[in-house]
Amino acid sequence: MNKQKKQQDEKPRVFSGVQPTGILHIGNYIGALKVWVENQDLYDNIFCIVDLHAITIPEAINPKDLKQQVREVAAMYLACGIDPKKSTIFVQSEVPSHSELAWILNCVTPISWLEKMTQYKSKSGKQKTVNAGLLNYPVLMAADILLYETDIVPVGEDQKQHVELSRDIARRFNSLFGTTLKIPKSMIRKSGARIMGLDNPLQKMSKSAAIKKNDHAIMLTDSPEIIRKKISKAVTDANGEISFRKASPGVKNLLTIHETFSGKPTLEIEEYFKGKGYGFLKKEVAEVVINEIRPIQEKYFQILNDKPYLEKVLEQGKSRALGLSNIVLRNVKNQIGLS
Ligand code: AQP
Repeated sequence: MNKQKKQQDEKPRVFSGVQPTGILHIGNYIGALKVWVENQDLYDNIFCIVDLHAITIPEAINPKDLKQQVREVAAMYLACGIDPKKSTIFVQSEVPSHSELAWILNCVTPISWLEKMTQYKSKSGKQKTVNAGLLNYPVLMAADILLYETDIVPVGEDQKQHVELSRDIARRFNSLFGTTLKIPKSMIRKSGARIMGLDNPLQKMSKSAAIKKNDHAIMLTDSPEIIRKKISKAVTDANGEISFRKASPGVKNLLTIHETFSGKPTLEIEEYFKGKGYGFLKKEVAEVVINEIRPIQEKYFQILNDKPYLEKVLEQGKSRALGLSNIVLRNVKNQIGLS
């Protein structure tokens, strides 16, 4: 056993992923990627690009673009600081155990559990036809997590309910067929777990909304000029109050973005902005965001153009993911009586 593999196997395991449904925004970065990178040395990390999840709203997918979107997410993982020596990066659809375990888990998951999911209710409400894949999305997510004997799942607030459901599905499988699946826990950051839309601070910042509305989100590939412009248009209020507790949702969102990017304590931030206007707040928020994402953008475009490197990273990740996931899938099939 080589040294790197031994070290990985001794650490608690983390699993998380992002859908390749478009360019990532600062909500994805703060709620997920930044947390992954900050904790990378503590865990054996498995980070997936969940392309099977991306097709749950097929109307939003252009088949000609999907493979490129997968590569863009992989390049963004690496540019944000995910190190392939410490973390496994792979594409979900290249590891068939995900679909296979998802089917088995579908057979032990009551439909009523799925119909209660907040994301299902909100996304299905926007569709003319609601496909079964959208309802079963959290079962596939449970399969993703449970296949790797995951201990911890770092996610943004919006995915917490799905991790809870994965725990319930694992418990139900274990009670029906004997203890087989490890029960995971979610890891959610205290501040910044739910970054809101700049145009509507009552709506979560999301990739799909960003495609429809230009000023909704800061994308990780936006130029400094665009970031300044989008933030200058962010919804605030007429109160003029710059305080984490008393501010309106739009101002609080800007303060939270400042806090998560600057890493400064809330009291220090409030003191700094005391007596200043929203125009000043917006300028400062834009600068902390630009400072942090500029080097990420430089690396991103460099990695995206290095096709052999990206392919090598994904190939190595796939090989490890295939090995690990097959062990759990075999146990599950054995327990349930399948060959
Ligand atoms: N606004 C957000 N604030 C904090 N964290 C967020 N995440 C998403 N939006 C925010 C976290 O990013 C990770 C990857 O998300 P995903 O792409 O797998 O799915 P999502 O949660 O549905 O993200 P989007 O951006 O809203 O995509 P679309 O519009 O395609 O559905 C997750 O950990 C998520 O919690």
